[in-house]
This record gives sequence, C-alpha cells and structure tokens, in this order.
Amino acid sequence: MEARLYTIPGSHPGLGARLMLEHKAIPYKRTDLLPVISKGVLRGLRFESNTVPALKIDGRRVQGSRDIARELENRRPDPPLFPRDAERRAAVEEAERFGDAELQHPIRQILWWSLKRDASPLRSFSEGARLGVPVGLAVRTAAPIVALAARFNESTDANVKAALAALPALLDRADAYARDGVIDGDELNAADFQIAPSIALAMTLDDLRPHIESRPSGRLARRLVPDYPGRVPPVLPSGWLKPLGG
Ligand SMILES: N[C@@H](CCC(=O)N[C@@H](CS)C(=O)NCC(=O)O)C(=O)O
Repeated sequence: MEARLYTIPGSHPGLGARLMLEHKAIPYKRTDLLPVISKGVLRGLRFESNTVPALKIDGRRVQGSRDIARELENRRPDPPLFPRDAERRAAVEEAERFGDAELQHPIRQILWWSLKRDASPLRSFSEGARLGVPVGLAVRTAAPIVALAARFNESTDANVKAALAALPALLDRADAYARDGVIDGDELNAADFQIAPSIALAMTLDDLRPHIESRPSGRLARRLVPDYPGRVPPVLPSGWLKPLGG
C-alpha cells in the first residue's frame, strides 16, 4: 500500500488520521502544510475539498477524518476501528460523529483566537513538522496566515466566548463516553482517535488544561497523545473562563 497523509502541524483531526494509520500499521509518508496555504495546495493536488486530513492511498484521494477511518477499515480490517457488534458499532459511530461535528470546531476556534492574540506559541506546534521550509522562517512569516486562519474559522470574540461556555458540556459528554466504555476501552476505536486529539489539543492551552486533565476524557487524551506538540501560555480573558469554573 502506498499512502501519503497531508496535514497541518497541530491539526487535531490530522493527528487522529496519523494515529489510525499507525493503529492499522499502514506505512505512510507525511506532508505538513502551512494553514491557509494548505487550501490551495490541496486543490492543486486534485483533492475535492480544501481541508486536512487528506490522504492519498494507492492513488485514491480521501478527505475528512471520518471518511479516512472507513477507508482504512475497508483496506485493512484488522485491527478494527469499529466494533463488529452492531449495537456497539452504532455507539462508537455516534461518539465519532460527536467528536467530529461538535467537539472539534470550538477547540479550533479557541486555539486560533489565542494564536491571533500571541503568535509566539506557533513554533511549539511545528515541532517535528515536515513543512518543506525551515520552521523558523515559516513561524516568522506566519502573522498574516494566523489572521486569515482565525477569520476562516470565525474565531471572533463572541464565538470564542460561546465556545468556552459550551466546553464544559462537551467535556461532560466525552467523559460520559469514556465512563460508558464507548471510548477508552482495552481496544481503541475510531471514536477514540477522533475525540482524544481534540481534548489533547485543548490541553495545550494553559488556560484550559487544569479544567480538563483530571477528567476521564483528559486521561484518555494523555493515554493516546502523551506528547501533543504545542503549548499556549495563559491568554484568554478570565471572565470568559468562568463557565469552566475558574
Ligand atoms: N471535520 C473535518 C475538519 C477538517 C478541518 O477543518 N481541518 C482544518 C485543520 S484542523 C483545516 O484543514 N483547516 C484549513 C486551514 O487552516 O487553512 C475532519 O475531521 O476532517
């Protein structure tokens, strides 16, 4: 099998795709793209859409973390990403949908808002990245990219305030999946690889980590992604953090 994954340094679904490839023991090459620039590159590579993760596997182009999970499952069923039992599979698929459609984006918005306020943590996210240009150069020229990424992701004050207000309920839901054994079991599944990277990304923010790390979902994130690159010193207004209890 010949596989190349296109991602962005620090991308949580991008990391999820990497973990799924590794779970399946599928060897792959990786190209890290700069945010925003990634959109044009992916179009140039004839992907249908302009987001990462994007996977080219044996000439086939697959995009989106959930579609990638299914493509990998079809190509190499073992070890599985989805339980064989129909009821358990439905529970995993619902948790996976939640991770993709509800959990991912608010965390993305909070991160871009924080980087727009202070871009210096960007370098920490690019550790080990395969960007094709020196990381230092990429980081030094990143200010307009960060501004555009924040704009594309609608990381406005109002949206980020709302994202922070919504976060406790989202974390409660992820915790419930862990307590119910849908995720964080002995055998990892597609929902684990969807949810854990989002929680791990949230924990790169010093403002958020203390509110997450002792939760079941925080422990899952540490289990799957003990060394998520990136660290953002406190930057969020304290009033916005009140819904989290601090
Ligand atoms: N829900 C999609 C999310 C795709 C997505 O929005 N990816 C972001 C990175 S996390 C992206 O490609 N952004 C483009 C950019 O930043 O320019 C998935 O799981 O694949």
